[in-house]
Amino acid sequence: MADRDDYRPVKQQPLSETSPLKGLRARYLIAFGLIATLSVVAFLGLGYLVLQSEKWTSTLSGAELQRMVSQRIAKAAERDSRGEIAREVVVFERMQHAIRYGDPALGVQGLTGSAFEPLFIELNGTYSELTKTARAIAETPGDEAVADGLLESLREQERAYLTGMNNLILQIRSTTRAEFKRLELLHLVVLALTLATLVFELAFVFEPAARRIKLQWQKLQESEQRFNLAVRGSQNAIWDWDLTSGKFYYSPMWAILLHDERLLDETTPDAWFRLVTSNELNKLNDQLEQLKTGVTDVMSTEIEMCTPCGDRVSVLCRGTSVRDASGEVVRLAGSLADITEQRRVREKLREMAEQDALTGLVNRGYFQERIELQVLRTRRDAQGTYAVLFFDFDGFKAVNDALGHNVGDELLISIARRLEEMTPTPGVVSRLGGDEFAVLVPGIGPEDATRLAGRLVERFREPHKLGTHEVVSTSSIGLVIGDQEYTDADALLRDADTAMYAAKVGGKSQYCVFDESMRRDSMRRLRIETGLLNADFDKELSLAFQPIVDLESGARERVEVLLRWPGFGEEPVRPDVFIPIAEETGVIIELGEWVLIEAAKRLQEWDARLGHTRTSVHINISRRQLLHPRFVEQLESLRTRHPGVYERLVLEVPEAAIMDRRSNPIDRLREIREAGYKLTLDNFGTGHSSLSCLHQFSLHAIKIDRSFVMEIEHRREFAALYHAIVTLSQNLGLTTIAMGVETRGQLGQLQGIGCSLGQGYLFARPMDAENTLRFLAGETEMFEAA
Ligand code: G
Ligand code: G
Ligand code: MN
Repeated sequence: MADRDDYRPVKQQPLSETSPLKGLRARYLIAFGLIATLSVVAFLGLGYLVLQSEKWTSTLSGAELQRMVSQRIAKAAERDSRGEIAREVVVFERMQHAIRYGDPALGVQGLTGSAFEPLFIELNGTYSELTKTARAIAETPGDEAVADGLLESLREQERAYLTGMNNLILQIRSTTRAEFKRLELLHLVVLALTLATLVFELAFVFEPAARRIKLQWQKLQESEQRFNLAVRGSQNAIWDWDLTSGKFYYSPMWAILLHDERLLDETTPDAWFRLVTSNELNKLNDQLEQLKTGVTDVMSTEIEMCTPCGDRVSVLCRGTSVRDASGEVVRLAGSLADITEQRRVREKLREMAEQDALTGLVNRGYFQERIELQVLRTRRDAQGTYAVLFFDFDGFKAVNDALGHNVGDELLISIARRLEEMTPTPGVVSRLGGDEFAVLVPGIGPEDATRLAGRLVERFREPHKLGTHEVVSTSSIGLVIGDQEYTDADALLRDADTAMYAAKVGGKSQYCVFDESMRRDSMRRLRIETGLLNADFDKELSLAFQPIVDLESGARERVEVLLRWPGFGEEPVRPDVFIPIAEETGVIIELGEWVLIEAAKRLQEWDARLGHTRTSVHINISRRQLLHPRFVEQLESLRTRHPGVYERLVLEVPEAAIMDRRSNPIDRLREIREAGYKLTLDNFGTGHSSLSCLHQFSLHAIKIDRSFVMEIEHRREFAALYHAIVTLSQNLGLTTIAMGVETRGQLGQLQGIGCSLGQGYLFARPMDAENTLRFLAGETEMFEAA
């Protein structure tokens, strides 16, 4: 996956826009209307049916019929139609019976047992008379005239019956109407109750439910929106696996993450699994299995995936499980985050932490770890020796200075390649820093290791081709054979360094195997180092003093202070041994200050005891001391504490410190002069200084090295050289001090040359303060020591 710019935000998924309530209210209203109409129709219909099927209806119509029949009997009698009367009477009698007892054939129900029966029974008398009269008329022979009396009685009886019947019908009618009214009222109450129920349901059930659903839905919508935003914001691909149905959901981000649109149409996790690299699939399946079986509730693992076009994508796969009420895992869901870039950076950081950027070799830290491991392994297994080679390349600085840093870099790279090519596997080559390289070769014995070192020395005698340049950079190699004695990497590297140094001092382009004497030396060095670091100066160190005398007059007005350290018993440690060590460890800064203060105190004491202030004290200053930022401060504080003597403190600085062009000590020397101190160049002639440039250093004197004096007695050219040095120096206004004067012959020559001051065993050896005072006071012979 080359670039990540194709990460556009995923298009927003449409939310479920329709409210779950939409349509529900309308449907409810329709249902409500339907129920209402139905109940109205039902109740009205029912009321009608009740009326229709009402038991009085048939009886009533029977009674009405009977009424008509009675009228028809009366009319037939009027017309004197006896046959008709006889037929009507039959009907009349049957009807009478039907009204009382009911007659299914006529569809009449009958009044028996009802409230109207007594009323009907009252009619019975009239009815009997009516029928008796009607029959009498009907039985009158055909040719005889019907008696008027009979007709008259029939009319009367018929009227009486009709009245009774009318009465009965009215009674029934009013009764049924009242009943109908009651029913109607009941219907209305029921209808009202139904409507009330519906309204109640709408107001107290449907509306609150609807409101609650609406609220829930809004919340759901919000959280869905939030979820969508989160999904888009996190740029994560989301998955959701319903274990019951087996359905697997891929969010749109999958398509972007894995460059595969088709994933979105998939419904099983197989499409995912197919894109996981084979050696990672087991890991993923294990984790998913743990979720499924409920061993864990969350998972998080980094897996490598492969897009259909073959690009590698590293993803952080997270997941969690969802359980149902019974605790069964029913669903897994999670996300994939693209961590390809993160992983690359992480890898790069790891490499950077272990690698040297220029050569690609492992760096010091990692190399030390490897040695540490080897040390452990060898201590467990007595057989396994190994070799550590430490390299220094000659002339690297010269290449840098002459050809530039780019060529210098190329040289380092070329050296690195040679080392890799020459180192047998499973060796480790490291650039420790600068032009320091080292090699660790496990499982190698002393003979093979020395042979390898020899071959390497030879190989590095061949020139490197760097662009248009050919450069030779021979190597000095220190070799250590690692055995069970070694317990840490530092010791090994230190010993290899020591051996390398020996090879370098011994003439370069060679190797040197670290041996017991070097071990002893380095042990001693270590003891000196720690001894100095822990030393209580006042108790352990002392000062010796060696006089410097005037060669002309023999005046005794100067001494050089020389530091003495008894060290650890046996023999005192010589200053030319411990001073360089003190310089390296930095103790010299404190130590030098202590010497300055002690010397000043001593001079003050001598002034008092000698009764004059002509004495000068020369104090040796080391290079590191001179260049230290606090040095001038030290001198200034000394001046305030010992105002009477500081002018007579002469600082002897080594030639090498003054001639060091890189640190440019000219300003520093000027500051010292301004602070009121005198400066002397020590051991002139051992370094590279030329007299011609000495004037710029504002010196007071030069001390000509001992090696010159040793020769002047025997070799004329040295005498001439010495003469030239003295004359030139004096011309430059410098006082000359001859060092190492041991014989009277030397003294005579120096006097002849005109050298002003001298120091040496001829006059006095370094001695303690008391003897020095006696010497300065002229109480001891000058040439005793010689
Ligand atoms: O005494 P002699 O062998 O002791 O001196 C050895 C070397 O130690 C001399 O070159 C001298 O310059 C150096 N030396 C002696 N004392 C001191 C001192 O106090 N400071 C420094 N920096 N060098 C000293
Ligand atoms: O510079 P330095 O500071 O190096 O000079 C002092 C050193 O010279 C001391 O170590 C001291 O012991 C040594 N020294 C002084 N006079 C003589 C001498 O006449 N002969 C020899 N061989 N060494 C001397
Ligand atoms: Mn000195």
